[in-house]
Amino acid sequence: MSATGAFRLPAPGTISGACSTRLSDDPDRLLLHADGAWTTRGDFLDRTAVVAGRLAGGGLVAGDRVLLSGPSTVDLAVAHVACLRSGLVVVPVNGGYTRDELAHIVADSRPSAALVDHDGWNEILVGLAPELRTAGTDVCWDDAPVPSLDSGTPDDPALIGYTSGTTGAPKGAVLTQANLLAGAESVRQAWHWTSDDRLLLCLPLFHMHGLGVGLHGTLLTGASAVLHQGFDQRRVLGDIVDHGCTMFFGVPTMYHRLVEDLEVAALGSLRLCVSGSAPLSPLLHGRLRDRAGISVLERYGMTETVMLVSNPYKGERRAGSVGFPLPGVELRLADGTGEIQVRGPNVFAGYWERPEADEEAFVGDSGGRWFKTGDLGSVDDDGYVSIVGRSKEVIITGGFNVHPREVDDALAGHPGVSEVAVAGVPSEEWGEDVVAWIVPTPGAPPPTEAELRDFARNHLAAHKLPRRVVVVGSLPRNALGKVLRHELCEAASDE
Ligand code: MCA
Ligand code: AMP
Repeated sequence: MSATGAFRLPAPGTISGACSTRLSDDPDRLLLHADGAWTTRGDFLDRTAVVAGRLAGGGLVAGDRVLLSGPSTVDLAVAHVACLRSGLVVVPVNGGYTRDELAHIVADSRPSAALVDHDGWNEILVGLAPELRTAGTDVCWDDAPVPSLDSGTPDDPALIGYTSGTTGAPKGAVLTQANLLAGAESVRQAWHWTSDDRLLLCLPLFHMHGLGVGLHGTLLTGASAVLHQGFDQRRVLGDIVDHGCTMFFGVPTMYHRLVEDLEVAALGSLRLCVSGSAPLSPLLHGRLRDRAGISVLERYGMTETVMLVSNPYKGERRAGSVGFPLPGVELRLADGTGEIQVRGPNVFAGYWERPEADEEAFVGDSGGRWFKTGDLGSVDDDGYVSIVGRSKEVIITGGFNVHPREVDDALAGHPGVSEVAVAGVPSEEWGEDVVAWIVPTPGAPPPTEAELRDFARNHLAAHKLPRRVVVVGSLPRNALGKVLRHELCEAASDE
């Protein structure tokens, strides 16, 4: 199935070219608000050119990877767009990552430079790769002549998004300039996003939700956005009113907190509230309708594909469903399993230097190559798509994906742990909680929850740490010795 209606995607182009063209119009118009000040379109574009010059002067050439990480600032957005305009490949990284997690991404993507705004990261990065050029996201290198900008082709790689995916260590999903453009353009059309819109953007800019939808959508439409560093519901509700925002994008955990706030009615002043990255429960959908008078539009996407499916802007936004394929997206359910498979101009080029992962991730037939999402779906009689489960072993907590085996491996290193298995247990606030079941080492006192969290904190970002540890005598396993994670989850859910 594919999008219905009068949508049409333009011919493939580049995200940087499309955004630059849009922003060259009316240069005095407000674009981004952060740290108490507005930046105009013209100022933003000028700054991207200056930074592009510095990057070129620093020896970076098209195709080089640039690791990028920092709180949401205009500098970060400028550095990101400067890279895209120069043909550099952005590798966005979660600022909560530990040295181990960074080490994997650095070794795998082999960046030529890192633009980061976190204490201690420069030293860590140079320790990991002594040849790496580092700077803050303000890129305080010497000014140099501005290279040719926006001269890449649609098929040039633009971004490598690391994702835990279905198995093993995080893999880099390579998105081209055209993929990013198609991803932003489809929601621009579907959500009637115009230059009069103003987005309250508090999603981190190191994931596709905040970056590929929130920031790219704003730049592509020439709209404006109020950037927040982190999520504070009271500040969100206040700024929606104070800045006359028209749109808010969030993960269900954010809506869970917003609906509890006395000022939640402020959401009712927006023309559009979008939820994604994890399932929005029909209960929460209903509470938001009752308390704020809004019908949240739920949509579904992935790092590998930007956005795929969305409830309609006009028409029923059905709770518990993600709606219809977005413009350009073709979707089918695999026979037998019901796995959602997709193709379209938004679907990534493949995993970075992992041909074997591509073999597993795509399925080819006479009709072309389809990406296997690992999500299980159903389609009702009206054509609404629902996500009914996952075939991949992934926990989604507060909109962040956590691969259980990564947490298993970290906890298994503790001397008091003989066996361990981690799984996601339903949680009202977080969607799923990371929970660890451990079999203690015989003869040793079982480690406390705090000890295990402290131990794992050296290896894992805070959102991956178990919220609960359950001590058991043995783990449920199948005949081949594989741990049956679903049995652990079921036991915990029954408690
Ligand atoms: C923070 N903590 C978490 C999470 N976030 N634990 C589990 N899951 C999380 N998501 C930890 C903190 O480190 C802290 O640990 C403790 O929980 C309490 O933190 P708190 O201050 O309450 O949390 P917060 O800082 O307010 O963050 C909650 C959040 C954040 C705002 C919901 O997680 C967030 O921004 N999530 C959005 C993620 C996102 O953008 N996902 C998109 C990816 P300690 O006490 O140990 O310090 S998916 C995607 O891009 C696709 C394309 C899609 O479909 O969108
Ligand atoms: P990521 O790899 O971090 O981009 O996460 C993508 C995954 O998030 C998808 O494969 C889905 O499992 C999940 N996801 C995104 N949006 C939704 C949604 N609206 N409902 C349920 N799951 C979602």
